[in-house]
Amino acid sequence: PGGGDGDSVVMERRAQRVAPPPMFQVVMLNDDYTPMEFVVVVLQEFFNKDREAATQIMLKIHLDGRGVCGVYSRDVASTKVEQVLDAANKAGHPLQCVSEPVE
Ligand code: TYC
Repeated sequence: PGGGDGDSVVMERRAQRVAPPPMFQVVMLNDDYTPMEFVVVVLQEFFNKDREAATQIMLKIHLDGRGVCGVYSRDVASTKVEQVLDAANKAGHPLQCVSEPVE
């Protein structure tokens, strides 16, 4: 009882069980045509940002060319990308966004 070898086996098993899922960031890209207001509304609607945070993220994208809208599991991130592209297409804007692994 209390042997050191058994403890390390238990710890390895635990490490495997609780390994966190890989996370994906949804990145929005700048373009010259999508209205700033549309981007702010999209960030509020699909990424649960308040108007102030949404405006800051939009301006960051406008200035830097891209910006992270949120970090999610693979499935949720891919659904967010679909929702954004669908809303942009329906509104006739060229807004692009992608999901990429964090780090
Ligand atoms: N650059 C756009 C404009 O000047 C605004 C914009 C911001 C577009 C962020 C896309 O992801 C974007 N109207």
